[in-house]
Amino acid sequence: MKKLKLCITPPIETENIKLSSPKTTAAGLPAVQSSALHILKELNLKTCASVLFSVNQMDGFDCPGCAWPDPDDERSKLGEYCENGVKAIAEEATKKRITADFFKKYSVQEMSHWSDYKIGKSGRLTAPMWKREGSNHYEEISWEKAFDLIAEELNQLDNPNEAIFYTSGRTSNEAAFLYQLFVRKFGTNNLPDCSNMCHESSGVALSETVGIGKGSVKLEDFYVSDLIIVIGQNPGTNHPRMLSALQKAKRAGAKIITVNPLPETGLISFKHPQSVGDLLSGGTSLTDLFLQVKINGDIALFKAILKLLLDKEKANPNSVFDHDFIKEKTIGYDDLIADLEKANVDELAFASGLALAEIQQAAELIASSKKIITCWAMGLTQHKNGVQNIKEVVNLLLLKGSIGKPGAGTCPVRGHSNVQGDRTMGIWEKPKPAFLDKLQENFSFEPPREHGYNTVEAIEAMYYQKAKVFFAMGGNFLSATPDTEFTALALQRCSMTIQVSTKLNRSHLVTGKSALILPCLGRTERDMQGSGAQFVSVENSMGVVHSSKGKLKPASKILMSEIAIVCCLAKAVFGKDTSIDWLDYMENYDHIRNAIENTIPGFENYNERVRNPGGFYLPNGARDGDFKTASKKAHFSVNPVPKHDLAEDEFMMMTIRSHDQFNTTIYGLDDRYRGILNGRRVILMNKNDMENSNLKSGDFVNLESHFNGVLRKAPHFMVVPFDIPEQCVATYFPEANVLVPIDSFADKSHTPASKLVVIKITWAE
Ligand SMILES: Nc1nc2c(c(=O)[nH]1)N[C@H]1C(S)=C(S)[C@@H](COP(=O)(O)OP(=O)(O)OC[C@H]3O[C@@H](n4cnc5c(=O)[nH]c(N)nc54)[C@H](O)[C@@H]3O)O[C@H]1N2
Ligand SMILES: Nc1nc2c(c(=O)[nH]1)N[C@H]1C(S)=C(S)[C@@H](COP(=O)(O)OP(=O)(O)OC[C@H]3O[C@@H](n4cnc5c(=O)[nH]c(N)nc54)[C@H](O)[C@@H]3O)O[C@H]1N2
Ligand SMILES: [Mo]
Repeated sequence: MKKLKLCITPPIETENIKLSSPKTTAAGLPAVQSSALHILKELNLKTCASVLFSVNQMDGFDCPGCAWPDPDDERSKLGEYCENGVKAIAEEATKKRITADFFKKYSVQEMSHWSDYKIGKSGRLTAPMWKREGSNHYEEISWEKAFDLIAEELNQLDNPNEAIFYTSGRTSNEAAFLYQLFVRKFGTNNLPDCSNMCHESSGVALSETVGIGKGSVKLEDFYVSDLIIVIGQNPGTNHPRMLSALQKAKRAGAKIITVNPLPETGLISFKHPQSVGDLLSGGTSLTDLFLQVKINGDIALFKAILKLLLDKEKANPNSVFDHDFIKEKTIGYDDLIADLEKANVDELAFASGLALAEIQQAAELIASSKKIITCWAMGLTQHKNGVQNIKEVVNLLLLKGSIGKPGAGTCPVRGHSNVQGDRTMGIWEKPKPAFLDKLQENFSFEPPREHGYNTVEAIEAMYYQKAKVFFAMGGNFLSATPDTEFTALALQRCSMTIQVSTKLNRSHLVTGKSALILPCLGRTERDMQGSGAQFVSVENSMGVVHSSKGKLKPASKILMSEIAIVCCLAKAVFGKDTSIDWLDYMENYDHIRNAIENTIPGFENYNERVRNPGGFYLPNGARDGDFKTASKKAHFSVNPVPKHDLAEDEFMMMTIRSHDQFNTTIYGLDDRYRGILNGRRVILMNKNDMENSNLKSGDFVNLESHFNGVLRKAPHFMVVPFDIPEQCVATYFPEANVLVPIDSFADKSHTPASKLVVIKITWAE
């Protein structure tokens, strides 16, 4: 029999792609219908009802979808969920199971030729699995043996820095805290996480400018705001519950500006799926002004806006800027103004891809607003100048005094449901000395002080064999990271790769010499330990820490919680060193919360307060107008306009999410709002560009990137005409990740520039 080669990327499947017109209204009945179809495929009716009624309720579990907050007071009796939350739950609560027989039947090579959709739909992982060196199949092993194998591998490394411990953002506070404790006691700060690829640019920019790497607003601020600017974010798909908040804000009088290369459906018009009135009417039109920037045109746009505001302020002093705030709370104003004086709005408008008249409209709206909220996500962060993008947005808020007061502030909309909490718990390759001092004081060991690898550095370390063991607490490292071929080689050069996972994914198939899968409980499941049923806690995008308690019967009796996995692994690795009582933490999660309370500021009376309905807010200086930078002031900054001299045959590509995926988990093959059905291997192009390149809708093309002299290729994408600025194109992640160069990332934050990939398009056979 011909030996199958391992396939490291999603295989090419384009036969059935269908196109229809993009939708003009988000949610409504089609959303209800789509979520029902998804969940009924995976669960029976009774279980459906039980999970859906408890999602995001005060005593229920936190939706494993996004990190958008739940209302502090009223919550819908029907459950605070949305179409894509339902899909996330269906994916985890599915009745399908992967057993040892499955792995006997299918080799890793064979499975690697399946689509991501098919891999994910195989069901829940139910038992620990081991792929021995040289084998093509996983086989079941006991937990004990699995922990021994890992301990042996880790303990024989020459240096703890030869191990890498990745985290995806679903891990609870309790699991994350113990995990980083284990890793640091083992002796390394190699704790890269999904945040490195996500909001790291926000963290860096906000820490430098306003002294805290998190957003400053609460949900209720939306309802008293004058103006909300949504930049580089597609909430209709990725944070659908945000649309209800925007609708409420709008009804209370707020205006909304949207800045995006695409007219994303959710931002145009929305029907609340739980409001009968909405379902019968035309829905609420949300955006007042849509600014269709070019990819990476944001600094040019915001600089132009600032310049226009300055002109208005000069014409009518004290009418636009908040001079009291500027004087009392900020530094760097004069430098900013000096830079703006030199700016030429026509040039800036051109660089942004917008007409000056549109920018003037934005400046009008901003000039007359006193309370402004800026929301953003990956459209700003995943660029070479990701950090500067966000600093430019902060400049706007500071000029208007629009931070540290009700109805105003920063709102980086987080991705994974506990990515913010994981960072608070110390999942960070660059821990602060004060945090390490506390660990040392409380746990009597010397934590490593040298910074560890972030995600990009971790890939390089594995590639150049400086790191040999890769351990992932969740996630799908191979498919989520840039430069898939490079990353695949990096992982394959490891002596062992280990994944703690709920579902099968491509990272289980492209592995180190030996590989382990440690299957864990998901959010929706009951977690029973020695002292009884446990709950965990998470932090949402607005800094609220609250509990999450699963209700469903676990997918298998053998599953362990992430916490139990960390504790048992630590026991195996540290053997006779019993200075930390890991089993006590595992038995009763209250004890972990006590340890967190003693280590991390803001968690006073953790066990008591987390039991309050709705949880509690963490302290946030920027929210109170107390900027905890070195100067104790908020900082203006001067950010150069990025220049892109694209040749005539070059395009700027952004890699984005379709409506039917959660990162690398593919729920389905439809991007309903964009009208792309039954397939994902598409490239969205402007009609004029298509004409100039002699391309028609439905043609197939190959994509190439030539970054720093290295050729990267992704074959066979179907051309889809779309409302996108000229010379800009869009593809889906992870199909196009092969084209994102490992050495193209944001200054300072190291976030892969996955929305800024220069490509060429050639004809495919
Ligand atoms: N259902 C679902 N929910 C999710 C996720 C999911 O995959 N599925 N993922 C979760 C995670 S981890 C995250 S981080 C978030 C991601 O949430 P988003 O950031 O909304 O996700 P993306 O699809 O990456 O979309 C980025 C948006 O930025 C725009 N954009 C791209 N480049 C630029 C630019 O240069 N300037 C501007 N102004 N806009 C630009 C794109 O057109 C797109 O609308 O969602 C979270 N929630
Ligand atoms: N080109 C491109 N690349 C990107 C992005 C982009 O926009 N463009 N976005 C980036 C962003 S914002 C992010 S956040 C990363 C995401 O990167 P990751 O977080 O690494 O990827 P996910 O696809 O979210 O991980 C899915 C896997 O997590 C496991 N899982 C799910 N729930 C649980 C759980 O409760 N516990 C455990 N242990 N495992 C679980 C399942 O096995 C599932 O297969 O990708 C990044 N990559
Ligand atoms: Mo993310």
